[in-house]
Amino acid sequence: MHFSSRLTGLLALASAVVAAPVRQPDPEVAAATRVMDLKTTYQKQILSGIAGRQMGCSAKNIRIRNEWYASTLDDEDKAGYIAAVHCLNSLPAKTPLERAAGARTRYDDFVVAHIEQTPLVHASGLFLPFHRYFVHLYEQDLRTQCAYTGPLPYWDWSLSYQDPRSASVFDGSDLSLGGNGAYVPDRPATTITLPGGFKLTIPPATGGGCVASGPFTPDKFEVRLGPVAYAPTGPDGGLGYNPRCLTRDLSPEFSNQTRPSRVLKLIDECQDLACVNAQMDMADGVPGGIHAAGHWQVGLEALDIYASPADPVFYLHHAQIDRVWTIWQGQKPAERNMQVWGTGTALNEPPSPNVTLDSMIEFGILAPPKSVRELISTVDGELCYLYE
Ligand SMILES: *[C@@H]1O[C@H](CO)[C@@H](O)[C@H](O)[C@H]1NC(C)=O
Ligand SMILES: *[C@@H]1O[C@H](CO)[C@@H](O)[C@H](O)[C@H]1NC(C)=O
Ligand SMILES: [Cu+2]
Repeated sequence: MHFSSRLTGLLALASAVVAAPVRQPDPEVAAATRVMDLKTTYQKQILSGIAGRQMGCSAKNIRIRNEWYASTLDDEDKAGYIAAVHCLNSLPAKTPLERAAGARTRYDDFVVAHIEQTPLVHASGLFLPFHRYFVHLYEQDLRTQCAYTGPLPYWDWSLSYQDPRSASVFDGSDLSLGGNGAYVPDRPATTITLPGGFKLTIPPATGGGCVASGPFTPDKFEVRLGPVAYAPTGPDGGLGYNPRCLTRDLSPEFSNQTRPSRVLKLIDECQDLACVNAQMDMADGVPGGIHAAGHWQVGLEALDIYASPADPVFYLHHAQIDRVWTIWQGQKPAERNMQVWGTGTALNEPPSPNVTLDSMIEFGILAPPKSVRELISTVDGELCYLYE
């Protein structure tokens, strides 16, 4: 009796399943799920690698980095992070005025160092390790100069690939990095000039003006350095004093290039760093890719390959770039923590020697040079962190 009624129920269920319209699974949902699996593989690899350690980076002192809206980054952490960014932007600069007349605060020191190093550390073999340490140095200052105690946040743009205006990091609340720029109708496209003179035209999107809501509106935050990559450029090649508001132009067209399947393609299909770097800056053979499109979907300040750290979201974007790299490394750590690629100049212009593990990377006023070898692992040297 019981048995047969259960059986009838099951049969009814089975026919319902058969009768249901055939739904195509969303390939982006499937890709996001697969990325989560690969992330778990990476996390296990890092944690097993440090498990027995008594010294250096160990299970006791490793820091977890969280997505901006992850439940582990609570309101107190977000408020503390935003306050620490404002704090950095109120401390005096260490850059001498002769070196950069526009550098007025400690926050600006980072923008100057990035402007200075840009021709060496983009579209080159130094790109990934430079930005890994650059984000780390910023984190160190947030902690040591501005008493930040929470996790370092990242912005996983693959979660909001359909529209960056839906990302919590841009929701415009007090606990965001500010909203979109105010909409400016009939704006012209922005032409950006990359190192080596390569030009790209970025069409206007949904904003275009000053950030209109949240903690980085014109009354609370000022950009002083740049622009370098687009007109009208700031004085002294962008190192002069050029006070203005923070502008953004959030673009659902470019966020589409940071969709989960593009992240998966890099992590799952790339077998070497040539492929990883190509996926960062190219999408199907044309300029784009997850690194470039992360900048382009924010727009304006963030488009400026030199001065983009002027937008505080730069650090969350680059933490996510670092996260993708380290998840890729974590799939085959023995070989991928030894690999180098490329030369030490953007698009090898001017031509420079191949990068090796002993190639040195400069950080300007921020820190002494570091070798690629010192930055290739997130747990074996000075660095000690794990991404959620
Ligand atoms: C996103 O890109 C994919 C692949 O090029 C394309 O099929 C899709 O239509 C794009 N989506 C939007 C909203 O532009
Ligand atoms: C530099 O790297 C390229 C690509 O891997 C290689 O073909 C070339 O031989 C290398 N040059 C030197 C001097 O090692
Ligand atoms: Cu950069």
